[in-house]
Amino acid sequence: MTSETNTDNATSATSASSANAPKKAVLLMAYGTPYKTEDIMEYYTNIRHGHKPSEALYNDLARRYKEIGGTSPLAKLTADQVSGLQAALDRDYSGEYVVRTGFKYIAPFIGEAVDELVDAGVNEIYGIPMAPQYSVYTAEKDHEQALKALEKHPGVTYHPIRSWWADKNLMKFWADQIVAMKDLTDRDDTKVILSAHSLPMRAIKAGDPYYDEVVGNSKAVAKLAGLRDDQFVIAWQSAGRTGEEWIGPDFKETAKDLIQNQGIKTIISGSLGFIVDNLEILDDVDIELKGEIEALGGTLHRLRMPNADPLLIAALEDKVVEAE
Ligand code: FEC
Repeated sequence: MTSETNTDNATSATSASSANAPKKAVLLMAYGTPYKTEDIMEYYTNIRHGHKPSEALYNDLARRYKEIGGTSPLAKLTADQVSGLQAALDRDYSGEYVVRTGFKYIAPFIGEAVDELVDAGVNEIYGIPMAPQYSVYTAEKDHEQALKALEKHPGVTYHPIRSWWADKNLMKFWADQIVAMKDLTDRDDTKVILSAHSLPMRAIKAGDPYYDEVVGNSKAVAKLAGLRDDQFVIAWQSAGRTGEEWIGPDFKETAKDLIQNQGIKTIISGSLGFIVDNLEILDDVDIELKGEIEALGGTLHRLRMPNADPLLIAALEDKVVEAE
């Protein structure tokens, strides 16, 4: 993994440092979520690169947050991941690293987290996007925000972690759950749908590796879990409301076809493209996909998300150690 160091002026980085403060930091860079209803407009405007959503789009998003209880657990779960990784690194590397989070679309922003770390004396940052498959839309945007902030902190080395779905611990997390459902997966009327967030097709046509990484990830997890090719399908979820072509097939359409035309009664859904319970899981899977399947007489089982599971924490620790 390449590292990027700004060496123009190595003296300004340690202004507020204390002698014993860790010099290395791990920055977990997550999507972010509105903390309360009043934050939704600003958050949505940030996602839309500064363009306010129409009233209809805003109302639709506000409705979706309301459906899952008002807010998403993403912020709390990311904080749990920070605590879990900090504890693991303290145990294995006693005090060498400090772990912090920064968000892409809401405060504390990635750039603000970088500023704080550098002010606290950090001179090396390991940036991990909280999305395991690499895309210019996800991981690269996180790294861009971190590197932009580092322009004013010369002398700080940045280690960008770009793709980490193939980590053995993360793979095991997903495969173990599928293996535990062998009684179900072995039945002819069950199908596993492995999914990730869709992206606009124009990104894939322009050479973004995301599609290939998601397909590779899904096939590798299925193989590790001992599934035959006819026991699972790959589909896409949560396409944005932008009116252009997104990667398909959509997982709701896929589930509908399986139940209506292929004799499937039970669907097992695993959202490999995410790592925490968030809006796209609690609403798109637990409410929308489930509703669609049950309306057709089928049953949905959803694999649990990694959240702050010890295997997820071990995967993050692996990435830091490998980047050393
Ligand atoms: O739990 C929460 O409150 C936040 C949930 C959330 C996650 C998430 C992850 C991904 N997104 C990805 C791509 C896009 C593209 C657009 C887009 C739009 C939205 C909107 C909301 C939203 N996303 Fe998201 N995404 C989450 C939430 N996303 C809300 C705005 C309403 C809508 O369009 O549905 C389109 C805008 C654009 O062109 O930029 C593209 C991808 C991921 C998975 C990787 C990751 O987690 O970073 C890819 C969580």
